[in-house]
Amino acid sequence: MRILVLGGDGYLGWPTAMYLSARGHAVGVLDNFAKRRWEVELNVEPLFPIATLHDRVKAWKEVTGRTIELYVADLRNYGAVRAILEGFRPEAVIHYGEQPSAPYSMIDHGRAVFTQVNNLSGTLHVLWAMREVAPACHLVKLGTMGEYGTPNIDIEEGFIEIEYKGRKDVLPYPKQAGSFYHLSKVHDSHNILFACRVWKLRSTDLNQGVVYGIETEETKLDPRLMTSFHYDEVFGTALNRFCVQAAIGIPLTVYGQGGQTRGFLNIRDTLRCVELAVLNPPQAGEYRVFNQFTETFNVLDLAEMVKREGEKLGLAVQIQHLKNPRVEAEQHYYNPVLRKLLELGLKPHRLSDVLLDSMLQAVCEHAPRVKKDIILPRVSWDGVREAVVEPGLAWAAPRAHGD
Ligand code: USQ
Repeated sequence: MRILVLGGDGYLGWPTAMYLSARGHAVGVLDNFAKRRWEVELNVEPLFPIATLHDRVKAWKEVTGRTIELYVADLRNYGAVRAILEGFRPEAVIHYGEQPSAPYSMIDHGRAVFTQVNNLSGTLHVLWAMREVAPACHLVKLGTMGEYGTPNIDIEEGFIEIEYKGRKDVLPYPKQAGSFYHLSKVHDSHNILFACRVWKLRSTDLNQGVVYGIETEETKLDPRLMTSFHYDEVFGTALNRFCVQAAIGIPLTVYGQGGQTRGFLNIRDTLRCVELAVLNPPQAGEYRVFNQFTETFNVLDLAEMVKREGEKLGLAVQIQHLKNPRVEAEQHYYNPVLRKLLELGLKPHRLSDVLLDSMLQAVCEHAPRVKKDIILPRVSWDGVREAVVEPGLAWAAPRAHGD
């Protein structure tokens, strides 16, 4: 199948591209390297040195003999998106090409607006380009479990049957997102649903939980193929951060009481889920939602697991309850449905001692590279915060080509 991966330079995009290429698909990657610019802007960097995308594509060819086509373009440039879809003729587009961080979107006004303009306009351009030049293509869009928030009822997969005043309907599940980033995914979902209904496009919205993990089968083939693993407060996710904190002897940063429960999954399962969606496309006009996680944990339980495993490796691990920088429920009901991906054949990798142990060991090997001053949270949801960027760094949205 011809598959175009948007955001192909990212933590998930690059491993996805290799995974699909290794399985015989004709893969293209598109990126504008925005994530690398945000890293420079915030003075953060991934734990391991990451080769450029050009070099990774070359290394992939050298190691496997397989070609991944590379497109450098900004999704906010409609002309480029349309031309690339027309030229590459994808049967599936996997869309990771968005600003992915909740804290980033909460730093200040400029970054909140940027996150929504960037994410929504990019996705809208992809939808219009599909309508114009690739109407049969399947859009596999990375959404988030965070679109639902933490309601006091079970979370269904995208839609819920409601009975009201004696009448019934199946309606989009209510959304209560927890940041301007998560809200950008909510707004995307509405736009995609509308495009499927009106233009008869087809799409799978993958409402993914928090991803953890360092390695996939393909990243292990060569150090140049590794993916960018973040541990800073803006781009690092909870479990990845806890592993790094344990490795360098900083108390694990549990925000508030730590009863915040989320769906989690290993990076290898992300790749399999995306593959399952691609291999089982929806009908023309169909918009479907898969919840994409394998297990639920609260953050304190995760911290305790990391402490236990760390101590087995001889690390002295402490847990610290920090004042929660986010506005979120710290004790709540959480029961999301996970059915559709299991029905398609997903066999989850559980977060076992073995998995955690190998993650901790890999992180320990790179511990000397860790920048300790980018770990503690400074971005606050209530607007009261320390400066995250130097006051002189007034923020201006980068212009897209053709703006
Ligand atoms: N948390 C801590 N300590 C930390 C970091 C996080 O207690 O050091 C807590 C947060 O307060 C939150 C939970 O852990 O309650 C998850 O936070 P996170 O930073 O791991 O994940 P989040 O900001 O929700 O975003 C991440 C990805 C995002 C994806 C989302 C899925 O960055 O792209 O959409 O996970 S979900 O969480 O299901 O919405």
